[in-house]
Parts: sequence; C-alpha cells; structure tokens
Amino acid sequence: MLSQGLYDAILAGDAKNAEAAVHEALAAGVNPAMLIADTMIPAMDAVGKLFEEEEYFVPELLLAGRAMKAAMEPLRPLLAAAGAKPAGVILVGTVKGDLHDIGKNLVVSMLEGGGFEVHDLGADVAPEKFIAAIREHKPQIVCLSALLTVTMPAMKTTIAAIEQAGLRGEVKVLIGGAPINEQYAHEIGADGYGASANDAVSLARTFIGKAA
Ligand code: B12
Repeated sequence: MLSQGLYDAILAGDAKNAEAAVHEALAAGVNPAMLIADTMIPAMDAVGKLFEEEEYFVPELLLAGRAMKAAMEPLRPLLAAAGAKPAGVILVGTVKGDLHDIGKNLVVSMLEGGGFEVHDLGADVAPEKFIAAIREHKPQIVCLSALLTVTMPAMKTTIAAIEQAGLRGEVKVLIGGAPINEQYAHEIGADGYGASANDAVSLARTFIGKAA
C-alpha cells in the first residue's frame, strides 16, 4: 500500500486527512495514477464491502465519497498534465436516475490523465443532455456509467435517443459500472464495456485509433 494514511482516511470518511495524505504522498514522489489504483480504489472497494456487511450505512458512504473526491482534487491537474495535446474528445456521465459518481469521476480523471479532452456531464444525466452535449462538443466517444440495476435500462434509452437524434454514427458508446458486463453492452448495442477506469482509457485509445 502506497499510503496507509490515505486508505484509512477514505475509510474514515475524513476528507481533510485524505487530502493531506495525498499531498504527503506526492511530496514523497508517488505517481498519481499509481496512488489511485493502489490505494484509493481499494479503499473505496473496502467501503463498499463494509456497506454490504452492514457495518457502514449511507452516511458513512457519503463521507467516504467526499473523502475520495477531496483526495482526487490535487491529483486531477497532475493526471491531466501528463498528456500533451488532446488524444480525442470524450463525454462522460452517469445515466438518468443514478447519483453514483465516484467511479465515473475516476473514469474522467484517468481519461484526462490519458490525454483526452473530457467533458463531464455529472450524474443523473438525461438522454437529451447527452444529445445536446454531443452536438456541442462533437466527441468521438460517449462513456455511460450506472451503478444500480434499476438504472441500467437508462443506458439503453440513452443509446436509443442518440440513434433517434441521428448521431449514433458519430460516436462510439462505452459503458461501465459495477452491475454492467460485456453481455449487457452487446444486448443494448453499446460499442464496448470496461470493468475499470483503466479499461476506459485503453478502450478509448483503441476506438479513437480505429476512427483515425
Ligand atoms: C458509494 C455508494 C453510494 C453513495 C454514492 C456517492 C457518490 N457520490 O457516488 C450513495 C450513499 C449516495 C449511494 C446511494 C444509493 N445506493 Co449506493 N453504493 C455505493 C457503493 C458502496 C460504492 C460505489 C462506488 O463508488 N464504488 C467505487 C467505484 C470506484 O467503483 P465503480 O463505481 O464500480 O466504478 C469503477 C468501475 O465500475 C468502472 N466504471 C464505472 N463507470 C464506468 C463507465 C465506463 C464507460 C467504464 C469503461 C468504466 C466505468 O470504473 C470505476 C473505477 O475503476 C456501492 C457498493 C459497491 N460495492 O459497489 C453501493 C450500491 C451501488 N448502492 C446501492 C444502492 C441500493 C443505493 C441506493 C438505492 C440506496 C438507498 N436505499 O437509497 C441509493 C441510490 C441513489 C441513486 N439514485 O443513485 C446498491 C445497488 C444495488 C443494485 N444492484 O442496484 C449497491 C451495490 C450497494 C448494495 N450492495 O446494496 N450509494
């Protein structure tokens, strides 16, 4: 573990100490992307397990989410600075009805770190908002995130709406989130599924490489 202090602070939902631990790790020369993969994602996984075991409840989840967000703040510009000119334009959002944005935020950060120009539409994003943003930013890729089984169908609805707007040929659609799998991506006509934020980067590279 690169930073036990950071891991513990996320688990404790302590945003102030989480951010301080990130600064400490950076000062010690730790690589930002490695810190996320080695310490922060495992901490959030542990929070998820504690929730499942009914050791943690919603308030603890929210605090852990905030600590995660605070820890991401100093890392974000560093990840972005690693890339040179944009490797492509990508829209990212959590689908309508779904407020989970921690994984989506990691996808955004890793894509920024991978050198992409990323437009983050936030959480609970209606299909019309995706469509307006596709028209505005002209991305090559749209990334959809969902964490609830009840919001998975909103991915299908979003893809259908993009199709109806006549924009399906313009973009590749990647989907992800804990309940999603390759088969579901296939079923709803998405172009790809990624299990992690790192997958989002490698898939984006593959698709944009193909498109070029
Ligand atoms: C944190 C959390 C919350 C927080 C969210 C805070 C926030 N700002 O995001 C709060 C407390 C708000 C919350 C609320 C709810 N939650 Co909740 N929550 C979680 C929890 C514990 C962790 C999710 C998380 O952040 N994981 C960490 C991140 C890093 O992982 P991730 O999101 O999966 O993302 C990674 C990959 O999936 C991937 N990825 C994600 N998106 C994308 C997109 C693309 C394109 C790609 C390529 C990859 C990719 O990359 C990420 C990084 O590697 C999970 C349990 C769990 N173990 O997953 C439950 C969970 C998702 N929640 C659940 C539930 C039921 C709810 C509520 C309905 C609870 C309630 N009764 O009110 C509400 C729903 C609110 C809503 N409308 O959305 C259930 C869902 C069950 C189901 N099958 O649908 C879970 C599974 C818990 C459980 N076991 O019951 N929750």
